[in-house]
Formats: sequence, C-alpha cells, structure tokens
Amino acid sequence: SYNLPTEFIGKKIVHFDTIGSTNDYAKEIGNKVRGGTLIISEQQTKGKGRLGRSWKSKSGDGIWMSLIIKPKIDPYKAPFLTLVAGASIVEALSNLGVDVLIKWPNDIILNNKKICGILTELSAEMERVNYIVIGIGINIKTLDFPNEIKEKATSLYKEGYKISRADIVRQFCIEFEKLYKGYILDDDKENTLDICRKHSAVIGKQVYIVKNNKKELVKCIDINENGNLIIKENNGDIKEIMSGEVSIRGI
Ligand code: BT5
Repeated sequence: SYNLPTEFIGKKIVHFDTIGSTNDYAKEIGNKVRGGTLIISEQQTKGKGRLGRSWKSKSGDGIWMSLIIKPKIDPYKAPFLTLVAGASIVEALSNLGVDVLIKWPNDIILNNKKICGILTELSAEMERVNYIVIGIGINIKTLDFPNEIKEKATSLYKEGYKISRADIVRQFCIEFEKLYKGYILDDDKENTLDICRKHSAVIGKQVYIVKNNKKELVKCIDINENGNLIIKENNGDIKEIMSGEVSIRGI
C-alpha cells in the first residue's frame, strides 16, 4: 500500500505484473473509472514513447505508470499537464534528495542522462475532454540499458540513489495533486512554470530543434504562459514552439 494522504490522485491504484502499455490500458478504461485512478505495472511488453517510439520497461526496473484524470478544461489546455507532471516529478525527487532537470517538454534528466519520460494522451469529443492519460516511466534499478540507449539513459540506482518505488509514487501523487488543483481550479500556472524554469535543462542553452527530420540550431529563451518554448533562431527571429511537434537534441 502506498498510504497516500491525497484527496483523489492515486486513491485507486490498479496493479499489474505485466501489461502491454499502462497508457493503452488506461485508455481502455478511461471512460469508466474515477479521475485520479493510477495504473501501475511491474513490466511493460509494449511500453510507448512519443511519435511511435518505444519505452524500455523491464520487470522491477522502474515505475511504469499511467494516471487518468478528468479535468473540465478545454482540450488545448491539456499539453500543459505534461509540464505539471514534469514539475511534480522534480518536486517529488527533490523531496527525496535527488536534483533533476526538465528537458522541455517531457524528459527528466539526471546527470545529463534521461531518467524519466512522460507521455500525455488526450481523449476528447466535441471540444470536451473525456479524460487525459499521463504516462510516466522512471528508471529506478536499471543497471544495464540496451545498446541503443546506453549513452543517454540512466537510473536512480546507477547514479547512486537507493530510493523505493513506493516513496516516489507517494511523493509524486502528493506534489501532482497540489499543482494540478492549482492549474485546474485556480488557473495557476505560475507554480508549475516556476519549477519548470528553475529546473530547466534547456533555457539559456543552444539546442537542436528537430522537426520533420529537419534540424535547426537555436537558443532557448523561456517557457511561456501556455507552456510553449520560446526560442531565438540564428537570424535573430524569436519563435514560440508547441510541444508535440518537435524533439530537442543537445549539442
Ligand atoms: C517518452 O517518449 O519519453 C515518454 C515515455 C513514457 C513512458 C511511460 S511508462 C508508462 C506509460 N506507458 C507507456 O506505454 N508509456 C508511458 P520520447 O520522448 O519519445 O522518448 C522515447 C525515447 O527514449 C526512445 O526512443 C529511446 O531513445 C529512449 N528510451 C527508451 N526507453 C528508455 C528508458 N527506459 N530510459 C531512458 N530512455 C529511454
């Protein structure tokens, strides 16, 4: 048991030993369960990243979970919830003594390597949100990553942090509920944005923006009120970039 002091986030937890993808399962049951329901699996056989990419999720290696929420918001406001989730992970890990950075919009970085990824999926009809699934993968115990990601992935154990899955899930639910309620009920974006800016791995840096296989070197300036990234192009133009359309590579 996770012994959660939350009001609704994680109040109901569905646990699996193995499943294809917790996000896919969450989408199957999304219409039938209460907001705040959390799906957790020991392993995933078809863990998903963004844009058809895959997410390695071996048994017992980490937290592979999906949170179902049902906010009464316009669908266009959903991507901001990826930032809310990222900020909650930063806070949760910080409470447990680990300092991580956010590589906008959905990667969490520890010692320059990816320790966590977030995949937000939306179900909406007629301009109304049915539910939103926030999928989160956090590497905890992995010591050996497959060759393709060896150079860029890490885990808490690998970096010397022995922290339990239950502690992280618990802290995440507490922190997420705070930021989420702020955003949904009071339209408070500042708390989330503050954390995202202070713990940004990209603001102030030169990065490659990759869009439709085209790579452009730009400077990251800020994250704005909509959760979009503000960048400066080589010719001096300032642009606003929406999540979903790009990925960012370091230089
Ligand atoms: C993500 O996608 O980072 C989102 C990952 C979300 C995973 C969770 S686990 C629970 C829930 N159920 C699911 O099926 N998914 C969610 P993206 O930004 O596209 O990054 C994917 C890329 O990260 C891959 O192409 C690899 O390069 C790399 N990668 C794969 N597995 C990894 C791992 N375990 N740790 C670090 N990097 C990994």
